[in-house]
Amino acid sequence: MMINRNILTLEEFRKQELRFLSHATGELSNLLRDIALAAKRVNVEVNKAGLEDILGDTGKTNVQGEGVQRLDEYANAEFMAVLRRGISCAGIASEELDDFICFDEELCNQSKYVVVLDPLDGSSNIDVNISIGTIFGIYRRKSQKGIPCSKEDFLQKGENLVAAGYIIYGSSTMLVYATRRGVNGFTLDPSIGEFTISHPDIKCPKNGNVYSVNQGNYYNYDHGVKKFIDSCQKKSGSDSSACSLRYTGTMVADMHRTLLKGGIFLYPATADHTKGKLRLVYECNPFAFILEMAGGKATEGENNILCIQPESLHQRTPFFAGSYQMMKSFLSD
Ligand code: AHM
Ligand code: MG
Repeated sequence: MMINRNILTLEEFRKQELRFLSHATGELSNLLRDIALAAKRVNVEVNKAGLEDILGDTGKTNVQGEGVQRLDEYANAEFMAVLRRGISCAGIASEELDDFICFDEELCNQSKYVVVLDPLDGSSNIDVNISIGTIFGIYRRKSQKGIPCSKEDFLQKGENLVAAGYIIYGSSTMLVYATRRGVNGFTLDPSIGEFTISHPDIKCPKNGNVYSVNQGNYYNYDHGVKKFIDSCQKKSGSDSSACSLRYTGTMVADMHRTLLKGGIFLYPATADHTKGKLRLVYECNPFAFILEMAGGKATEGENNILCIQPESLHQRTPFFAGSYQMMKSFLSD
């Protein structure tokens, strides 16, 4: 098989993009490079899972009362260390941290960005070799450059995101990121240890024939959601527009498929969990931003996710996202 050696690495791609942005300082590119570096390190550990003693539970729970896996802890520490050393980020908020962390060092305080992060999404799939991921969002600080960052820097509406992206540790490892200029995907070339452009200018197909939901919770969903799921199923059988159900339990994997192939992803509220399960700041907002930049749509049921003012770092929200047409029919149901 021929490998194309002329394709751009993430850094080369960013350098070329910068030529079109006369005002850019390169700080965002540096930050993306740091995220890519941390991702490569996490990828090494993910690939060794099973060989080395890094699988399983730590025995601890996070601020949300969920069990923390050892790889969760490793990924969180790795991203935190790389972003701190990289000095292009003033602080981070993470699923694995009770509160945000301000790097509060002279060089980091000079940075204009903060990062929100789910270091290892799909933790329950780690032990069984199903794709897992990292989700990130990058905000310009509200607080002044030069002083330590503050909570208001992290509690911004998704519409203020400067960039958002994810890494999927799957059959290959990919980094996908979105800015207002578009969405681009890079595949890790293990022979050179670099992310190289493989999916330029990603557009989410206008329509799709896959729905992705934890159907086990069906009887706890509200009437509108049940009706939509029923309508997806009724199309099956002899109907040529049949919908298939695909659900891995890793948001990154299910959203990656939805972005590339079209379809809809749903994580609704239930009678017991009236805000759903997924977290607004570091799971839903980054994906809503990516989907919108790729021509898709995301809501919390009625309102655009990106317009919600977060009140706390670990706030949950129902989440529905996908192809423009499928989302339209979901919203009209
Ligand atoms: P995590 O961030 O602790 O891994 O949890 C979030 C995950 C998402 O990736 C996924 O969409 C969802 O939880 C699956 O939840 P459920 O098992 O309730 O369907
Ligand atoms: Mg998660």
